[in-house]
Amino acid sequence: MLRSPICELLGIEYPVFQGGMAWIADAKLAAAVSNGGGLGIISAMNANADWLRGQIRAAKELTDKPFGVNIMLMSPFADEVAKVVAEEGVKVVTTGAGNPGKYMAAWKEAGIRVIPVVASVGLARMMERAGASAVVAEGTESGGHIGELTTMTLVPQVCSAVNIPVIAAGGIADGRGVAAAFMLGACGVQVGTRFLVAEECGVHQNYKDRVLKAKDIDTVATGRRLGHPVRSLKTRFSREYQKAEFDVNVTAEALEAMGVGALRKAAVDGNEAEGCFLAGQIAGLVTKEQPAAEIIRDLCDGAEELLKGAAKWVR
Ligand code: TUI
Repeated sequence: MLRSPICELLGIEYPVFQGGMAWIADAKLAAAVSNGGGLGIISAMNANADWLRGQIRAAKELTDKPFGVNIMLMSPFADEVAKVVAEEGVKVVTTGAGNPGKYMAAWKEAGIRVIPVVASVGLARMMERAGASAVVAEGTESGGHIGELTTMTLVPQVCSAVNIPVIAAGGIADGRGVAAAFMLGACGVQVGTRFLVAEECGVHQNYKDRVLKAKDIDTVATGRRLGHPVRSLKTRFSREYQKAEFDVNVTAEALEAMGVGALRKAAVDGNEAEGCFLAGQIAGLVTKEQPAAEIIRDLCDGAEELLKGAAKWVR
Protein backbone atom coordinates (compact mmCIF):
# COMPACT_ATOMS: atom_id res chain seq x y z
CA MET A 1 0.00 0.00 0.00
CA LEU A 2 1.28 3.47 -0.89
CA ARG A 3 1.76 5.42 2.33
CA SER A 4 3.87 8.35 3.49
CA PRO A 5 4.33 10.60 6.54
CA ILE A 6 1.57 12.90 5.21
CA CYS A 7 -0.91 10.07 5.92
CA GLU A 8 0.02 9.97 9.63
CA LEU A 9 0.20 13.76 9.86
CA LEU A 10 -3.35 14.22 8.58
CA GLY A 11 -4.96 10.91 9.55
CA ILE A 12 -5.67 9.85 5.97
CA GLU A 13 -5.23 6.45 4.32
CA TYR A 14 -3.75 7.41 0.93
CA PRO A 15 -1.40 10.36 0.18
CA VAL A 16 -3.82 11.92 -2.32
CA PHE A 17 -5.38 15.41 -2.03
CA GLN A 18 -8.25 16.53 -4.20
CA GLY A 19 -7.60 20.01 -5.58
CA GLY A 20 -9.75 22.89 -4.33
CA MET A 21 -11.52 23.59 -7.60
CA ALA A 22 -13.55 26.82 -7.60
CA TRP A 23 -17.31 26.36 -8.20
CA ILE A 24 -16.75 22.58 -8.30
CA ALA A 25 -15.15 21.22 -5.13
CA ASP A 26 -18.12 21.15 -2.74
CA ALA A 27 -19.06 19.12 0.35
CA LYS A 28 -20.27 16.15 -1.72
CA LEU A 29 -17.05 15.74 -3.73
CA ALA A 30 -14.81 16.42 -0.72
CA ALA A 31 -16.68 13.85 1.42
CA ALA A 32 -16.48 11.24 -1.36
CA VAL A 33 -12.71 11.72 -1.64
CA SER A 34 -12.24 11.60 2.15
CA ASN A 35 -14.45 8.50 2.42
CA GLY A 36 -12.25 6.98 -0.31
CA GLY A 37 -9.19 7.46 1.92
CA GLY A 38 -7.78 10.66 0.39
CA LEU A 39 -8.07 14.26 1.57
CA GLY A 40 -11.20 15.88 0.18
CA ILE A 41 -11.08 19.65 -0.04
CA ILE A 42 -13.96 22.13 -0.21
CA SER A 43 -13.21 25.22 -2.30
CA ALA A 44 -14.16 28.49 -0.58
CA MET A 45 -13.55 30.22 -3.95
CA ASN A 46 -15.35 33.59 -4.09
CA ALA A 47 -18.11 32.51 -1.69
CA ASN A 48 -18.98 34.19 1.60
CA ALA A 49 -18.79 32.91 5.17
CA ASP A 50 -22.38 31.59 5.31
CA TRP A 51 -21.99 29.48 2.19
CA LEU A 52 -18.73 27.98 3.44
CA ARG A 53 -20.14 27.25 6.89
CA GLY A 54 -23.04 25.38 5.27
CA GLN A 55 -20.65 23.32 3.12
CA ILE A 56 -18.40 22.43 6.07
CA ARG A 57 -21.43 21.27 8.08
CA ALA A 58 -22.75 19.29 5.08
CA ALA A 59 -19.37 17.55 4.71
CA LYS A 60 -19.38 16.62 8.41
CA GLU A 61 -22.75 14.92 7.84
CA LEU A 62 -21.33 12.95 4.91
CA THR A 63 -18.01 11.80 6.38
CA ASP A 64 -16.24 11.15 9.69
CA LYS A 65 -12.86 11.39 7.97
CA PRO A 66 -10.69 14.52 7.89
CA PHE A 67 -11.28 16.97 5.05
CA GLY A 68 -9.87 20.37 4.17
CA VAL A 69 -10.90 23.78 2.87
CA ASN A 70 -9.06 25.68 0.14
CA ILE A 71 -9.01 29.44 0.51
CA MET A 72 -8.40 31.46 -2.64
CA LEU A 73 -6.54 34.49 -1.31
CA MET A 74 -7.66 36.76 -4.15
CA SER A 75 -11.28 36.31 -2.99
CA PRO A 76 -12.99 39.46 -1.63
CA PHE A 77 -14.28 37.20 1.20
CA ALA A 78 -10.86 35.77 2.19
CA ASP A 79 -10.89 37.49 5.62
CA GLU A 80 -14.32 36.17 6.62
CA VAL A 81 -13.83 32.61 5.35
CA ALA A 82 -10.46 32.56 7.14
CA LYS A 83 -12.39 33.02 10.41
CA VAL A 84 -15.02 30.37 9.54
CA VAL A 85 -12.47 27.55 9.11
CA ALA A 86 -11.19 28.21 12.64
CA GLU A 87 -14.69 28.48 14.16
CA GLU A 88 -15.89 25.25 12.49
CA GLY A 89 -12.87 23.19 13.54
CA VAL A 90 -11.65 22.38 10.03
CA LYS A 91 -8.56 20.13 10.26
CA VAL A 92 -6.65 21.24 7.16
CA VAL A 93 -6.52 24.49 5.18
CA THR A 94 -4.83 24.86 1.81
CA THR A 95 -4.42 28.27 0.21
CA GLY A 96 -3.92 29.45 -3.35
CA ALA A 97 -3.28 32.51 -5.48
CA GLY A 98 -1.27 34.43 -2.89
CA ASN A 99 0.62 34.58 0.39
CA PRO A 100 -1.44 33.44 3.43
CA GLY A 101 1.08 34.88 5.93
CA LYS A 102 -1.39 37.19 7.68
CA TYR A 103 -3.73 34.31 8.62
CA MET A 104 -1.12 31.76 9.72
CA ALA A 105 -0.95 32.65 13.44
CA ALA A 106 -4.74 32.49 13.94
CA TRP A 107 -5.05 29.21 12.04
CA LYS A 108 -2.24 27.56 13.99
CA GLU A 109 -3.81 28.81 17.22
CA ALA A 110 -7.00 26.98 16.16
CA GLY A 111 -5.04 23.75 15.65
CA ILE A 112 -5.40 23.82 11.88
CA ARG A 113 -2.76 22.16 9.70
CA VAL A 114 -1.94 24.83 7.13
CA ILE A 115 -0.71 23.64 3.73
CA PRO A 116 -0.17 26.55 1.31
CA VAL A 117 -0.08 25.92 -2.42
CA VAL A 118 3.14 27.43 -3.77
CA ALA A 119 4.53 27.95 -7.24
CA SER A 120 8.06 28.98 -6.18
CA VAL A 121 10.87 28.05 -3.78
CA GLY A 122 10.74 31.55 -2.25
CA LEU A 123 7.14 31.24 -1.06
CA ALA A 124 7.72 27.63 0.08
CA ARG A 125 10.59 28.78 2.33
CA MET A 126 8.55 31.68 3.67
CA MET A 127 5.64 29.35 4.48
CA GLU A 128 7.89 26.90 6.30
CA ARG A 129 9.20 29.77 8.47
CA ALA A 130 5.61 30.92 9.12
CA GLY A 131 4.66 27.48 10.47
CA ALA A 132 3.14 25.59 7.53
CA SER A 133 2.76 21.83 8.15
CA ALA A 134 3.53 21.02 4.50
CA VAL A 135 3.35 22.72 1.10
CA VAL A 136 1.71 21.79 -2.17
CA ALA A 137 4.22 22.54 -4.97
CA GLU A 138 2.02 23.17 -7.98
CA GLY A 139 3.49 23.19 -11.48
CA THR A 140 2.22 25.18 -14.45
CA GLU A 141 0.64 22.04 -15.95
CA SER A 142 -2.24 22.56 -13.53
CA GLY A 143 -5.62 23.95 -14.37
CA GLY A 144 -6.67 27.30 -12.95
CA HIS A 145 -4.34 29.98 -11.61
CA ILE A 146 -0.77 28.93 -12.40
CA GLY A 147 2.87 29.88 -11.88
CA GLU A 148 5.77 29.62 -14.34
CA LEU A 149 7.67 26.48 -13.33
CA THR A 150 6.80 22.96 -14.40
CA THR A 151 6.09 20.23 -11.84
CA MET A 152 9.30 18.47 -12.96
CA THR A 153 11.45 21.50 -12.05
CA LEU A 154 9.47 22.96 -9.13
CA VAL A 155 8.98 19.86 -6.99
CA PRO A 156 12.64 18.81 -6.53
CA GLN A 157 13.74 22.41 -5.96
CA VAL A 158 11.08 22.92 -3.28
CA CYS A 159 11.98 19.53 -1.72
CA SER A 160 15.63 20.57 -1.49
CA ALA A 161 14.73 23.96 0.02
CA VAL A 162 12.38 22.97 2.87
CA ASN A 163 12.24 20.37 5.65
CA ILE A 164 8.45 19.97 5.72
CA PRO A 165 6.55 17.44 3.55
CA VAL A 166 5.98 18.46 -0.07
CA ILE A 167 2.89 17.45 -2.02
CA ALA A 168 3.26 17.56 -5.82
CA ALA A 169 0.55 18.97 -8.06
CA GLY A 170 0.18 19.69 -11.74
CA GLY A 171 0.01 17.08 -14.48
CA ILE A 172 -0.74 14.07 -12.27
CA ALA A 173 -3.66 11.84 -13.27
CA ASP A 174 -2.46 8.23 -12.99
CA GLY A 175 -0.05 5.93 -11.15
CA ARG A 176 2.84 7.02 -13.37
CA GLY A 177 2.43 10.63 -12.29
CA VAL A 178 2.18 9.63 -8.63
CA ALA A 179 5.30 7.42 -8.83
CA ALA A 180 7.20 10.21 -10.60
CA ALA A 181 6.16 12.72 -7.93
CA PHE A 182 7.56 10.44 -5.21
CA MET A 183 10.81 10.07 -7.17
CA LEU A 184 11.08 13.88 -7.30
CA GLY A 185 10.96 13.91 -3.50
CA ALA A 186 7.28 14.53 -2.86
CA CYS A 187 5.40 12.45 -0.28
CA GLY A 188 1.95 12.99 -1.72
CA VAL A 189 0.04 14.35 -4.69
CA GLN A 190 -2.79 16.76 -5.30
CA VAL A 191 -5.05 15.92 -8.22
CA GLY A 192 -7.65 18.20 -9.77
CA THR A 193 -8.44 17.37 -13.38
CA ARG A 194 -9.09 13.65 -12.83
CA PHE A 195 -11.47 14.37 -9.95
CA LEU A 196 -13.47 16.66 -12.27
CA VAL A 197 -14.93 13.49 -13.76
CA ALA A 198 -15.52 11.68 -10.46
CA GLU A 199 -19.09 10.37 -10.29
CA GLU A 200 -19.63 12.39 -7.09
CA CYS A 201 -18.41 15.59 -8.78
CA GLY A 202 -21.43 17.82 -9.40
CA VAL A 203 -19.89 19.92 -12.17
CA HIS A 204 -22.12 20.24 -15.27
CA GLN A 205 -22.03 17.20 -17.59
CA ASN A 206 -20.89 19.44 -20.50
CA TYR A 207 -17.77 20.25 -18.44
CA LYS A 208 -17.07 16.55 -17.80
CA ASP A 209 -17.60 15.76 -21.49
CA ARG A 210 -15.15 18.52 -22.52
CA VAL A 211 -12.50 17.09 -20.18
CA LEU A 212 -13.13 13.51 -21.33
CA LYS A 213 -12.75 14.59 -24.98
CA ALA A 214 -9.70 16.84 -24.47
CA LYS A 215 -6.40 15.98 -26.15
CA ASP A 216 -2.86 16.78 -24.96
CA ILE A 217 -2.73 20.19 -26.65
CA ASP A 218 -6.25 21.33 -25.77
CA THR A 219 -5.43 23.71 -22.89
CA VAL A 220 -4.16 27.29 -23.03
CA ALA A 221 -2.89 29.79 -20.44
CA THR A 222 -4.52 33.22 -20.66
CA GLY A 223 -4.43 36.23 -18.33
CA ARG A 224 -0.68 36.89 -18.35
CA ARG A 225 -1.30 40.55 -19.25
CA LEU A 226 -3.20 41.02 -15.97
CA GLY A 227 -0.52 39.21 -13.98
CA HIS A 228 -2.59 36.16 -13.07
CA PRO A 229 -2.33 33.48 -15.75
CA VAL A 230 -5.07 30.87 -15.77
CA ARG A 231 -5.07 27.53 -17.62
CA SER A 232 -8.30 26.40 -19.23
CA LEU A 233 -9.55 24.26 -22.09
CA LYS A 234 -9.45 25.88 -25.54
CA THR A 235 -13.00 27.07 -26.14
CA ARG A 236 -14.73 30.02 -27.74
CA PHE A 237 -14.25 31.96 -24.48
CA SER A 238 -10.50 31.32 -24.31
CA ARG A 239 -10.04 32.20 -27.98
CA GLU A 240 -11.91 35.49 -27.60
CA TYR A 241 -10.12 36.29 -24.35
CA GLN A 242 -6.76 35.63 -25.97
CA LYS A 243 -7.63 37.88 -28.90
CA ALA A 244 -8.64 40.68 -26.52
CA GLU A 245 -5.47 40.18 -24.48
CA PHE A 246 -3.25 40.76 -27.52
CA ASP A 247 -5.31 43.79 -28.62
CA VAL A 248 -3.67 46.99 -27.29
CA ASN A 249 -6.99 48.82 -27.69
CA VAL A 250 -8.65 46.59 -25.05
CA THR A 251 -8.12 48.04 -21.56
CA ALA A 252 -7.10 46.02 -18.50
CA GLU A 253 -10.52 46.84 -16.98
CA ALA A 254 -12.32 45.45 -20.02
CA LEU A 255 -10.21 42.26 -19.80
CA GLU A 256 -11.05 41.85 -16.09
CA ALA A 257 -14.73 42.31 -16.91
CA MET A 258 -14.59 39.57 -19.57
CA GLY A 259 -13.57 37.02 -16.93
CA VAL A 260 -16.29 37.82 -14.39
CA GLY A 261 -18.75 34.96 -14.04
CA ALA A 262 -17.03 32.76 -16.64
CA LEU A 263 -16.10 29.98 -14.18
CA ARG A 264 -19.66 29.75 -12.88
CA LYS A 265 -21.03 29.70 -16.43
CA ALA A 266 -18.82 26.68 -17.21
CA ALA A 267 -19.15 24.72 -13.96
CA VAL A 268 -22.79 25.38 -13.06
CA ASP A 269 -24.48 26.16 -16.39
CA GLY A 270 -22.26 24.09 -18.72
CA ASN A 271 -22.31 27.12 -21.04
CA GLU A 272 -19.90 26.11 -23.84
CA ALA A 273 -20.05 29.50 -25.57
CA GLU A 274 -19.29 31.80 -22.62
CA GLY A 275 -17.85 29.54 -19.91
CA CYS A 276 -14.20 29.22 -18.84
CA PHE A 277 -13.46 25.49 -18.38
CA LEU A 278 -10.42 25.29 -16.08
CA ALA A 279 -8.46 22.06 -16.58
CA GLY A 280 -4.85 20.88 -16.51
CA GLN A 281 -2.58 19.71 -19.32
CA ILE A 282 -3.10 16.08 -18.30
CA ALA A 283 -6.78 16.23 -19.37
CA GLY A 284 -5.89 14.12 -22.44
CA LEU A 285 -5.22 11.18 -20.11
CA VAL A 286 -8.59 11.47 -18.36
CA THR A 287 -11.00 9.29 -20.29
CA LYS A 288 -13.60 7.85 -17.94
CA GLU A 289 -16.02 8.80 -15.20
CA GLN A 290 -15.50 6.77 -12.00
CA PRO A 291 -16.31 6.94 -8.30
CA ALA A 292 -13.76 9.06 -6.38
CA ALA A 293 -12.68 6.06 -4.27
CA GLU A 294 -11.88 4.09 -7.43
CA ILE A 295 -9.77 6.98 -8.79
CA ILE A 296 -7.75 7.10 -5.56
CA ARG A 297 -7.14 3.34 -5.60
CA ASP A 298 -6.14 3.42 -9.27
CA LEU A 299 -3.63 6.25 -8.63
CA CYS A 300 -2.07 4.53 -5.61
CA ASP A 301 -2.13 0.92 -6.87
CA GLY A 302 -0.60 2.07 -10.15
CA ALA A 303 2.16 3.95 -8.33
CA GLU A 304 2.82 1.05 -5.97
CA GLU A 305 3.36 -1.38 -8.84
CA LEU A 306 5.73 1.00 -10.62
CA LEU A 307 7.73 1.81 -7.49
CA LYS A 308 8.07 -1.90 -6.61
CA GLY A 309 9.28 -2.63 -10.12
CA ALA A 310 11.69 0.32 -10.33
CA ALA A 311 14.70 -1.83 -9.42
CA LYS A 312 14.57 -3.28 -12.94
CA TRP A 313 16.38 -0.15 -14.14
CA VAL A 314 19.38 -0.78 -11.91
CA ARG A 315 22.02 -3.29 -13.06
O1 TUI B 1 -4.75 29.09 -6.74
C1 TUI B 1 -4.55 28.18 -7.51
N1 TUI B 1 -5.42 27.85 -8.51
C2 TUI B 1 -6.60 28.52 -8.79
S1 TUI B 1 -7.27 29.80 -7.91
C3 TUI B 1 -8.54 29.89 -8.98
S2 TUI B 1 -9.81 31.04 -8.80
C4 TUI B 1 -9.38 32.23 -9.92
N2 TUI B 1 -10.32 32.59 -10.76
C5 TUI B 1 -10.08 33.53 -11.65
C6 TUI B 1 -8.85 34.14 -11.74
C7 TUI B 1 -7.86 33.76 -10.92
C8 TUI B 1 -8.12 32.78 -9.99
C9 TUI B 1 -8.41 28.97 -9.95
N3 TUI B 1 -7.33 28.21 -9.80
N4 TUI B 1 -3.44 27.43 -7.42
C10 TUI B 1 -2.44 27.68 -6.44
C11 TUI B 1 -1.48 28.68 -6.94
N5 TUI B 1 -1.03 29.67 -6.23
N6 TUI B 1 -0.94 28.73 -8.16
C12 TUI B 1 -0.13 29.82 -8.20
C13 TUI B 1 -0.20 30.39 -6.95
C14 TUI B 1 0.46 31.55 -6.47
C15 TUI B 1 0.75 32.60 -7.32
C16 TUI B 1 1.33 33.74 -6.84
C17 TUI B 1 0.80 31.65 -5.13
C18 TUI B 1 1.39 32.80 -4.67
C19 TUI B 1 1.65 33.82 -5.52
O2 TUI B 1 2.24 34.97 -5.09
C20 TUI B 1 2.71 34.96 -3.77
C21 TUI B 1 2.98 36.31 -3.27
O3 TUI B 1 4.14 36.52 -2.97
O4 TUI B 1 2.01 37.07 -3.18
